[in-house]
Amino acid sequence: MTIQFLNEKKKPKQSVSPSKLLFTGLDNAGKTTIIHGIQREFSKIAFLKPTRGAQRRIFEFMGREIAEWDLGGQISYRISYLKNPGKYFDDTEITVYVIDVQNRVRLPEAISYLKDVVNRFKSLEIAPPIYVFLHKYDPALRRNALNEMKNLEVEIKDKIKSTVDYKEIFYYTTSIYDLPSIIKAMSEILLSLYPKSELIDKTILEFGKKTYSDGIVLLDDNSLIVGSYYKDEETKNLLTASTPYFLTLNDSFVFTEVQPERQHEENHMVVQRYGRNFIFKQLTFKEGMNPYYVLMLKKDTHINKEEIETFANLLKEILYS
Ligand SMILES: Nc1nc2c(ncn2[C@@H]2O[C@H](COP(=O)(O)OP(=O)(O)O)[C@@H](O)[C@H]2O)c(=O)[nH]1
Ligand SMILES: [Mg+2]
Repeated sequence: MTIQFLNEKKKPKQSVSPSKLLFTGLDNAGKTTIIHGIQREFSKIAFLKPTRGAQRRIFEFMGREIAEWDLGGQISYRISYLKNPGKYFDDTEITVYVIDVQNRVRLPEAISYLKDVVNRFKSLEIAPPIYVFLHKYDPALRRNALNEMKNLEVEIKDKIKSTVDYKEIFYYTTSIYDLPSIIKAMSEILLSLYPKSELIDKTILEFGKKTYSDGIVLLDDNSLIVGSYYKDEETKNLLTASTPYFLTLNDSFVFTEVQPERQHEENHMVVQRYGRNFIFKQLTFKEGMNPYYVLMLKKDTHINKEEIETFANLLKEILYS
């Protein structure tokens, strides 16, 4: 299924350069898990190519190519493929370097590989920012061994500073058991590539594709369209013409304030018309802040709670970062 993306402002269709986000680090660091975490089911593995100890995969996310590059175990393999970095390291615009903080034994190896990667960039004469994810920083660890974790964090940063000579290295602590930590990091990273409004539109487009919607508008509390995508001109007309009615209708239900923790409950409105369904839903990102609204046009009435939640989390990070 292809969905045509009609931009509100009708900008000339600037082909989004599929600039590369490189995910790298030792094998077992958590890279694939992180990529799946941010994409849920947004992603498709384009190809899978395990190569003698080194694993390389290409994903697509928000119009960007994500190259995942694992370092396999044996030193001999490392040497052979680091010798030929052109294909996977070249054209990297942003790097996420994942370190498993729970595997102390492999920390020296992880840092040594980071150094190898940096040297590859230097020889290719590129200098993409590197975001080091101190990963598997699980909530349980944080709770039970906060001081120990803090020390380890400082130790790793110091070690990298003294070993790797590179200007743009930034740090995040992440865990798959704390999905917002990953979404927050990734949103900040993507924001450095896209301006906010473009990122919002892309997030809506991804959500639209995922939910098989014909069109989606995101409205703020002033009835302004913050972002949108439409399959075609007719969908655009239908959606933009009906938003005021849904907002008015929604206003007539204000006798029950929606609590943020209840926003994911089935509190949406569905209106059927011409064999299509308008689905209207309020999104409350923060208590005390004005809500946003999403209006979708679909053939079916199915909306998946988890997808809405991921969508809302992404928007929240973009809007409030
Ligand atoms: N405790 C913990 N385990 C994780 C986390 N992220 C990934 N893992 C586990 O680490 C292992 C390796 O993950 P994977 O994504 O395959 O690593 P990759 O080789 O870097 O792609 C898997 O068993 C994951 O379930 C995390 O945040 N915390
Ligand atoms: Mg992997």
